[in-house]
Amino acid sequence: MLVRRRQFLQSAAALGASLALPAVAAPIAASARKESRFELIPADFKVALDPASPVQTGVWSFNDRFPGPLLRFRRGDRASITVRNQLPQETAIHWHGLRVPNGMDGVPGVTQEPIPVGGRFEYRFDLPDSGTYWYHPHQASFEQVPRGLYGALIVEEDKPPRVDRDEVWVLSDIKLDERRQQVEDFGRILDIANDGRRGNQLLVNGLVAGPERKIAVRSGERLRLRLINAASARFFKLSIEGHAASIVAWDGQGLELPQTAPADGIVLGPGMRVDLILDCMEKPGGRFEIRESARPRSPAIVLGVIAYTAQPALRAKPLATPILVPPNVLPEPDLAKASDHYIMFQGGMRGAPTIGMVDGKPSRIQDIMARQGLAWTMNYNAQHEHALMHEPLLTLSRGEHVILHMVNETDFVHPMHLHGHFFRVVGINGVANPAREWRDTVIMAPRQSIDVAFIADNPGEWMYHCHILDHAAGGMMGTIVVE
Ligand SMILES: [Cu+2]
Repeated sequence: MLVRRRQFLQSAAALGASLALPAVAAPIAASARKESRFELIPADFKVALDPASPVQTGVWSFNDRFPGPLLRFRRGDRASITVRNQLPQETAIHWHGLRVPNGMDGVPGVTQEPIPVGGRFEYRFDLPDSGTYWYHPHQASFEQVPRGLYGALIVEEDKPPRVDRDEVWVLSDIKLDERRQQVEDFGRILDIANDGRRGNQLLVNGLVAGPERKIAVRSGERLRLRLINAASARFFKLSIEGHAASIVAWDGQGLELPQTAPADGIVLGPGMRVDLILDCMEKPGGRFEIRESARPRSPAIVLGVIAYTAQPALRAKPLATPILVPPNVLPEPDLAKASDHYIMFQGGMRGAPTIGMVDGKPSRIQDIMARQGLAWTMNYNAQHEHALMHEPLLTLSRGEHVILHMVNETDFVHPMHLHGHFFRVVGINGVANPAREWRDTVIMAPRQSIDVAFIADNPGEWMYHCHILDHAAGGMMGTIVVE
């Protein structure tokens, strides 16, 4: 570890000031914590998705805002968020990516009782980690999230990189009928057993995607763009015309070295986030598209544009200050002493027949799909969401160093999310992954195996599930207990 870090420091120094290693975030004394209070009221709401049209679309959202309000904290703050449930259903709110105590994780039937209709619940937790996060219900997620219940949650670094503009884009989609109202076909087995339920209209911060969604910049500015994929099933493959974007964080966790955004696009699966730094050095008046091209044989979709103002350039050369964000202090797993655990994924509409245990009985999953609403197994078990969940997938001892080998035997892609912990992605198809980035959600391509490593240091029963929310509803949801 020491050698690796020293080598890294040398290579970083050789690469110049813009890559200088930011100081690691220091611990914060309890007495220095500031409490930040918010209230979230999930409820029915009508919103104009297209500001140029008079049509109002019914959504479920927070505080009569769509998406929900951006919750902004400083690292080290203590959050107090009171949720008052005005939905026609029970709910519970999950803070995606945050390392919270188990009882604050917002998973009904596992970490708390659901918040009844008309009821309230106060979530209180410390924020040890900076970064780009989001919040959403974990109750009937396959319905409550696509109806519109999601919002961004930003925890600012102690010493953020210097930028002129910090933009948050919550990316999602919505399924509309010809009257521009939501199609209420949540939880169909056809979606559960395939790629999940996708909308037919892409949204950027709750508005229809397109060239009208502008990020106005002045020539010479440095832009930090935080992208959050809040869609239930849709992947985004994002590229920015005419600009070299540097990836500085995945899932809120600062990278040791910036990554150059791939020319064919940055892939962001459901639940995932990426932080980009762009030096906007084009001429005043220029317009550059931000495009989505996840579907290989379909034309790219314009999500929005970077629109340069007419003002003269702010500076002639990009800022020379570092672009990296300070990494969080995360417990470093030691692969040499880590224990190996395996999770095998099977099922889906395509591929070999799957035998799994359903309610204690071996069953052929494809035969019971329509009746049970289950299509997926993890380690040969298919379980319904939360309340009916019986057996944890794994039980780990507190402090255990863990390598989780995830083996995808399905013909489908799955963004796998673990609650309460970050993990390093250490292997892809059995080959070491040199970037070893920290994440809380990782993409498993069809037939791929992914190895992740972490220290199981946060006690409790934690969800581990696919973030294609229809897959989670259809059996691809389990728990990992840290005791
Ligand atoms: Cu999945």
